[in-house]
Amino acid sequence: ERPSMGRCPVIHQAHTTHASSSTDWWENALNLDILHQQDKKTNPMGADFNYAEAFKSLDLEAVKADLKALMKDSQSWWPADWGHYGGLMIRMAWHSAGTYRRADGRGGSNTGNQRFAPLNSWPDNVNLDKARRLLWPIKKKYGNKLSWADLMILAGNMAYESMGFKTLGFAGGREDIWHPEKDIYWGSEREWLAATKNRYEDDSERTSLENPLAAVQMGLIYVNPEGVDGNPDPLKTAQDMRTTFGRMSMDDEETVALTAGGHTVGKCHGNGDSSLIEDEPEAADIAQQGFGWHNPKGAGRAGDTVSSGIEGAWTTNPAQWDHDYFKLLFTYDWELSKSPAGAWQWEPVDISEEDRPVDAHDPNVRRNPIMTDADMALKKDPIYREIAENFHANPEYFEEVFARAWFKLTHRDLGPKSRYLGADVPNEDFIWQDPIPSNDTTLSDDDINALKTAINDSGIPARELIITAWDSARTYRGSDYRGGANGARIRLAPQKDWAGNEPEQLQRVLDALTQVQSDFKSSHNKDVSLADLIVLAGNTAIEAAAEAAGVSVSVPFTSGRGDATEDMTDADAFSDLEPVHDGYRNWLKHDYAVAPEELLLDRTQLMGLTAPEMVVLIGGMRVLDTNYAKRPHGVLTERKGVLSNDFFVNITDMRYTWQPVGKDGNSDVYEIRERGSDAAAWQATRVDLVFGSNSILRAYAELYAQDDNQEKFVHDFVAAWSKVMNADRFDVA
Ligand code: HEB
Repeated sequence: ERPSMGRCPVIHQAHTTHASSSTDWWENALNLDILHQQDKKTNPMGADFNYAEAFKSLDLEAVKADLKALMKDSQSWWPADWGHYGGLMIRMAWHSAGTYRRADGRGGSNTGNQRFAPLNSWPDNVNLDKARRLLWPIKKKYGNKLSWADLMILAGNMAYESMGFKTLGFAGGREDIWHPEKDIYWGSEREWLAATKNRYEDDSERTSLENPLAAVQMGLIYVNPEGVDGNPDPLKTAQDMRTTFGRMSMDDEETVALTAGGHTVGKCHGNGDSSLIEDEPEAADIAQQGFGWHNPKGAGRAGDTVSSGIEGAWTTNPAQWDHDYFKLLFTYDWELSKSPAGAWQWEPVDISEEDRPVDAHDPNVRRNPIMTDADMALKKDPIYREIAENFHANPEYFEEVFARAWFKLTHRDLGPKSRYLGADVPNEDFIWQDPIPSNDTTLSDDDINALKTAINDSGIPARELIITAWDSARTYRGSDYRGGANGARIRLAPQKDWAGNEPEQLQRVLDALTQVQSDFKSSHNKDVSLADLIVLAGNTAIEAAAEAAGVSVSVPFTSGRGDATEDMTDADAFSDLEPVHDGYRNWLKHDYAVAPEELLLDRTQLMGLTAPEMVVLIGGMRVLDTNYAKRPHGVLTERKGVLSNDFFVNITDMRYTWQPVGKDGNSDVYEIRERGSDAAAWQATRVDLVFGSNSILRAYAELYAQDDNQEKFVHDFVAAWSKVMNADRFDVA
């Protein structure tokens, strides 16, 4: 008999599953782990592996040929519908890209996260484990030169090309992660496909979907194919499509094109009993070896496959690219019916025999085509219908819009074009790539020194130089590589008018720097970009602040930033980057439900900073007096503008007590009072006090408060500052 597991001293010594961990006693404790994901210890490739370099040696044409061959190489363990894996591969690529949402730039195809939980087990991703496993021989063959993330998108492209649709091209550059992301918020439900009302402020008002979410239910990529909460009603589904596709920056025309272009090929799978389907990959038995959704009925595959539960193809020839999707949608009337698995779907009334597709695995049988509720939305919603009719009448135009939308869908989160790799990158610049003109001026050391002197002579207060450089750089987010100082878009709408950028002060600084720029042009006959000048100005002020603290440093500066124009800037798309909170400047645009210290973590994660970097930056920014509107909170020093470690010395000092005293603006304010006298020494907010209260952050704060670390503090601050200034320099990386 086996001893009881609970009492066995040998077995349960470490937390080897997710059932419990040492910190889950305190569910409101800050999760600093989101700053330390994808640590080098998890990455088997080692520090000197450079994916971009590896990709450059890839024989892309050979991969493409292998992928096209694979499409028609049906495997007995998962036979291809009509002998072609195209539909399955395209759905995999689309679901890989389709998790992207514009609000925080998270999700999307650029990490290969579909290999891991939760995405590998999302109900909407059912049977995409098969698609990835079919690709394994190609991944195995090309190895380190081709990431899973790139391979999944390329497979979608080759599926289309093998079925007769010419895509716009392909860029590589998506680097794989090695464990699930810890930062992405997919919703708060603990139940798959929980009712939609959970994520709407008012579920009859479908634009009130909780931000940043871009799917209507937990575990879906977008909308429920059977209708809102499973109740067919194409007009309501259209509302959900508009909201969810909008959350990914897709407009109505792109939405119609994508849905139609997607459903021109392949089929839905529901020829069986959904209730028999076994566990998803993450929960499946060890003997399933990473596969999930085992289907015990019949062969469990081919004609017996159950995925979404809907059953049937949209078009007459689902293994080839053609224009039958709109033809069938508009030629026939469609009525509600149920699939063999009991899912709602639409089927044609009186369809002619030759328009019916043959069975995916038996060429002697013809079947009805189907439409999902989302497809019917293209016909019923008046705006979608007009677009769809135009596409139907102008197939070439449809193909062009679809090709562009597909390229955008699959490349939206890869960042600016300077990150694109490979020979198939389209020449055209797209506005959603946030293009930045190149800058070929090289600045010599003498040039840089002359500019620094001019900046110092300009009379702009140091704190304003630092703030402007910070504000221009802080929009950067590593989730989709948007934002940052390059392009100097801080001088353009909408950024120049964002409240958090303190528009009046910003304009004053920009005017002064523009003067420096034109003086330099007269004296040196060289163009320095404003983007470079903004960063150089911040660096110059920081060098002086370090000097004042008795530490001589030179802040690294790499010129070559370009200045984007208004034409190159999609103002609406840039609204996503607005810093509506920024703990580094003690700024909250509104009084949010989420605690300011959590917002600080979120921003820090997006900026790609670690916890020690966050700590050192906060300590520096406070003594440099860079708070929004010159507020005093957290400026725990008598020597404002000196890059001292005073913030840490004072936040950790037991001479003080910390008392809540109410609100200033949107911030909860605390007074730091001297014990005994009770005299107020300083004021602080939660994003200041958290560095004394959170046990992990306090450990870092103590480190920088130490008597032996004042110099380390300055050097670490400069390193973190430079990281922020250069976060978007893919052109030099
Ligand atoms: Fe899709 C499939 C839904 C969009 C592409 N789709 C499918 C299905 C469903 C759906 C239900 C079936 C699955 C199975 O297998 O069963 N979609 C849907 C919706 C939407 C969509 C609701 C929204 C509106 N798609 C889409 C897009 C795309 C697609 C956008 C691309 C572009 N899909 C697709 C494909 C398929 C599908 C290709 C087929 C798959 C196979 O064949 O396998």
